[in-house]
Amino acid sequence: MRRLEQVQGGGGKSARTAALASVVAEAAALAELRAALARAPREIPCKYLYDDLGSALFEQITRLPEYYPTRTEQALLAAQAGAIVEAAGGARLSEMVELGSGAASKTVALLDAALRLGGTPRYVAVDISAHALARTRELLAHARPEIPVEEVLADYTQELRLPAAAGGGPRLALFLGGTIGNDEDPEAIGLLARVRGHLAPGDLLLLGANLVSEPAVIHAAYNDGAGVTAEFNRNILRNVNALARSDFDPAAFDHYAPYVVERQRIDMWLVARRALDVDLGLLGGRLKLARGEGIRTEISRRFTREDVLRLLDESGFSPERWFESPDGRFGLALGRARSSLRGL
Ligand code: SAH
Ligand code: AVI
Repeated sequence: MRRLEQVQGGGGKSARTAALASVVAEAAALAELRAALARAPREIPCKYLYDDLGSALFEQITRLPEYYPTRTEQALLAAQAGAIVEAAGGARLSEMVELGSGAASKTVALLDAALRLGGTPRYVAVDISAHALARTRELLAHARPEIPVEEVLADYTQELRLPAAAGGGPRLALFLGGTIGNDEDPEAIGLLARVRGHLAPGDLLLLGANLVSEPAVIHAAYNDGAGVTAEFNRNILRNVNALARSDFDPAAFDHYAPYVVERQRIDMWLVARRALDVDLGLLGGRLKLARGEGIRTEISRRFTREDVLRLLDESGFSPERWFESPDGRFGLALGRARSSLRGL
């Protein structure tokens, strides 16, 4: 198993190159955090939710009774994996590349379908979290040791560097979990178009998306009774403190994550419980927050089928298949990479 490091350590030509790349990545992270906290509304980009503890908390979230997306998508994948892999080339499929793979628990259904059809695709996991990649490694080494695995520790909002395509067959890119809903349209389309840039015409993308459904069910998924999502949300401040040597006190913030019906999305916030004066450490200066002032840490959008197909189309993929859970809460769209951008 090989690991390509881009977030901490760069291309790894030498210890000096790696150290320099890590300094550059750290400076970029600090600049990004500084700009986001100065915005109106104040923000911390949601990728900072995923330090080691954040990734472990997300895994706990996926098992909560209220958090329906993971089990809904998992059931849909279990039912449709054969059809998806056949559409992607069956035994000829040479590679699956997953963005934001997390623990990759759902991916096993797709790998199994490929194995059943006589293929042995390579699996490439791309994630910003070293903890998530380690979980992928453990899970696949036990569950499917015959599958060759490559890990790419990278921030997919930056330039995406993937290992050269394996074999001669088609590639299937995966972006599951509804993570596409954590971005606004321009960033979502930018990311999918960059993925398209790595694929050859005819390769495929499987995109998982949360669908517009019952507001109370969506709201409950981000406001669980055990408080795990609240802890996941507050933990972003521990990660910022570690990166910036700032002194945010997570306990001084309330988790607030309403489903905003007219925007069809969860807006996840940390709201100051009292007036705060935070030392921003390496970010420079202090941040004064009034009681009740919020920092937005995530959006989580719900889409219609048409929204999802439009995102694919605008990113250079022709929508080919649509799979929807029986309760209409989750959809999977399969798109085929076009040879040219629309309109060219
Ligand atoms: N696909 C998995 C995990 C979803 S959680 C599932 O469906 O359960 C989102 C995952 O994306 C996390 O593992 C997180 O570490 C990763 N992630 C978030 N932002 C990222 C970024 N900018 N670059 C790379 N990975 C990112
Ligand atoms: C990763 N992403 C799709 C999750 C979501 O549902 O938007 C992250 C999450 N945030 C709170 N709970 C889970």
